[in-house]
Amino acid sequence: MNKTKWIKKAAALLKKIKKYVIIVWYGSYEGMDRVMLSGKRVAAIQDISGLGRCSLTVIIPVLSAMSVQVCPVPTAVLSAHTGYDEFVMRDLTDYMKPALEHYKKMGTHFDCVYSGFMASEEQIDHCLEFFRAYPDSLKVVDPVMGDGGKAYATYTDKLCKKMSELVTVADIITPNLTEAAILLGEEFPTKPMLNTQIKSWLVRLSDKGNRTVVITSAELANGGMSTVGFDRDNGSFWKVANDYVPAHYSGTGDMFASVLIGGILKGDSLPVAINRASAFTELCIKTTYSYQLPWTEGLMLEGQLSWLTGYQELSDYRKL
Ligand code: PXL
Repeated sequence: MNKTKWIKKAAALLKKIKKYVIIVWYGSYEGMDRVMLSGKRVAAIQDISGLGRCSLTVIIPVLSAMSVQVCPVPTAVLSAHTGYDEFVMRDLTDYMKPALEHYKKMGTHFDCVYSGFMASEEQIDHCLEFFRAYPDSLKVVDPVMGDGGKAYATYTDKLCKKMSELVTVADIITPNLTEAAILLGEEFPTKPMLNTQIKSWLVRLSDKGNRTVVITSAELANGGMSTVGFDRDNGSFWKVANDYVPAHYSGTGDMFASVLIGGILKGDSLPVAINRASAFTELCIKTTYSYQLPWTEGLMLEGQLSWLTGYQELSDYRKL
């Protein structure tokens, strides 16, 4: 076959198959897009507070920026979080069970079920039902109960006890140091903790239910303010040092836990996920501090979300 004939034949063949080539190429492009996006879905059993960025108003933007879909299961609507002097609240406890029934009926899959601030013991019972309904999902409990050595105003001893029941079903728990002390029935430490002491707290918190545990805002004798973790899958202990900022803001724990979940769902190891969550939270704390915002307003995250949309390589974690 001479050269012109060969080119003509090839051109005719290409014309015939062009349509299919385009479809196949587009198909693989769509596939690529899906790999880059996570396609993961998290049921977030949390309240929504109008003022004072916390719970769902933090969780939704953070996880969305990480390409993770949030399915909110609102437990209450508040005009402002409970740290404000005044707020109005509509309790949605009676919404939780029908919502779960609907998702079960639809056969909805959740890659993760994540619970946080709870307004009553009954809400914790509904959370337990949620976790039971999705045994294969990653179960994350942020046992929101207090901060700075004190329980929040709405957390009675009975509610804290019920929270201790909820943490036993979790795969991952993310207490701050105050909540870790409440769960263990320990005094809030007044001095920086030794590595041996914080490791024993991590193991004791992991023991019942064999959980991965991450404790935030722990002051260590040889490490300053740190976030520490125990990975139940391989028995390893980790720490990420945090820069000290003389301020605290509402919703910090919600932000930390959301980034941690996003990282883990996208394949981060525990130390890298802790590193990612600490780094982003620290960035938002420093931004907010620079504007001297009142603590009740929460963290100025809106301008920082692009940090989460890009993939940051991180290596600031150490063995504890
Ligand atoms: O970030 C924890 C939180 C969540 N939701 C409500 C809160 C708080 C902490 O005070 O009041 C309503």
